[in-house]
Amino acid sequence: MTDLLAPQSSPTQERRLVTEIPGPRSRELMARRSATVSAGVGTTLPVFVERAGGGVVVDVDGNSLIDLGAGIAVVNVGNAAPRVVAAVQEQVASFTHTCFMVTPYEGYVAVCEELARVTPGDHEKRSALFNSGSEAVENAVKIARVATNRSAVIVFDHAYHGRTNLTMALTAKNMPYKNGFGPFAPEVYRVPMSYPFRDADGFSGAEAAARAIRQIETQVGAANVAAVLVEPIQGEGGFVVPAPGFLPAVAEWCSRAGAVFIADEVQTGFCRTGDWFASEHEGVVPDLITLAKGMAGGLPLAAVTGRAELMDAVHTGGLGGTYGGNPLACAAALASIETMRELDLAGAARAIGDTMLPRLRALQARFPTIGDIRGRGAMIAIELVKPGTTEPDPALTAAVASHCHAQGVVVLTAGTFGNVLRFLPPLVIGPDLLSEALDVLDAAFAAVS
Ligand code: PLZ
Repeated sequence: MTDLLAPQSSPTQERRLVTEIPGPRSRELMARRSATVSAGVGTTLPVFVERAGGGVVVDVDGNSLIDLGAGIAVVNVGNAAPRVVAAVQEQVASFTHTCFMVTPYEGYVAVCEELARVTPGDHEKRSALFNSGSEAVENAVKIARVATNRSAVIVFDHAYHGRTNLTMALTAKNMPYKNGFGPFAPEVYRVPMSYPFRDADGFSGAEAAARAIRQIETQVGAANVAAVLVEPIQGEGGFVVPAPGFLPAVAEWCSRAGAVFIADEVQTGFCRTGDWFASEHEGVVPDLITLAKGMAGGLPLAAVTGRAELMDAVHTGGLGGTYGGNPLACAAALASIETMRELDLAGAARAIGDTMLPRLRALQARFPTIGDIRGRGAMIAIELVKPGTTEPDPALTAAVASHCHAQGVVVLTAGTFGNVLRFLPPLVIGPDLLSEALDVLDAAFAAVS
């Protein structure tokens, strides 16, 4: 008999293909899925999962795939991480839900205490917990509007902030996120991002910030701006790393203009980029920060953390939701954060980047379709183009991705033009597995080029 309180041991850390991908059991389940799940919900890789842990995902046919996606930057501590499993098991047996707004519990408060410690800046902070990244972003905008008594929200080209009505408006890309789903929320203004690969050579972060600010001042007016919302490294938009100086200049403009600087760290947060948060890399201290994904080891939890005077500007009862800060998710978050500290997962993310970047540069030397390599820590991407140009090659990108999938490596694509391959391994992935995944990527380029 299995001991229900003992965390499952991690699956064997290997790539193992015992059927074609997808195998027969997965194909059966895909047929059931098609008959019952809305066609509106997409599938990157049609293998159904049986278990996952460390750097692998094991499917229902017994194939073991190397995970370079981490459930889109969620299981930074690994799937079914032992501490997370134990904490959730203990919590689920005590109580599963009361609604924090009805009768509170310690876990929620303890998570907010941790968020005050780990997020940038030593100012007085407050937090509120939610269920998803979109919900965190929506609430950050609500808080900024109430606190400033202004309504305009500034966002950037290539931004991704979610799929709810307001966050669709904040998101840049039409297909698949927005097409046909309007009308969208008003008072959202989009300005150019710093995108070094696509900006003119030598166009600096300061110049890119000045370009954006000029547009804000002429088209919106500084006095109308409630918030500037930016991903410090853009996620779905293609892991766009702004030129140095861009984020500090935008943050500095916000403080002069009386606008709230919101860093959306939903994808970059929790050690992913080699620091606790990507804002830290350039010493930027956001007024508000939105968090989700990596926070709770796979359980749905999100947060807005920020300056006490902004967070407390909201009338009592103005923030909330039935499930926000669910006790199981809070237990998982506390265990995840503890794991990040104990295993130094920020250091692990830097080591992953240090392994990947030279390998990808060597690949670029052989395959001129790799136009750009960028990212930080364990958030790394390559942008594929027609050789010698910046013309996107989404077809090649899809071909490389599906070759990797067929060979048992989970990779994701991204980018406004669909031409970015992004790598987001769990931060606990072993070096051999990571190296093997890069061998598969290498072979994929050789096969499709
Ligand atoms: N902000 C920066 O990356 C979610 C989206 C996957 P939710 N990114 C993955 C998809 O296709 O839906 C994300 C993000 C940033 C906000 C969000 C939204 O977070 O938890 O998906 O709502």
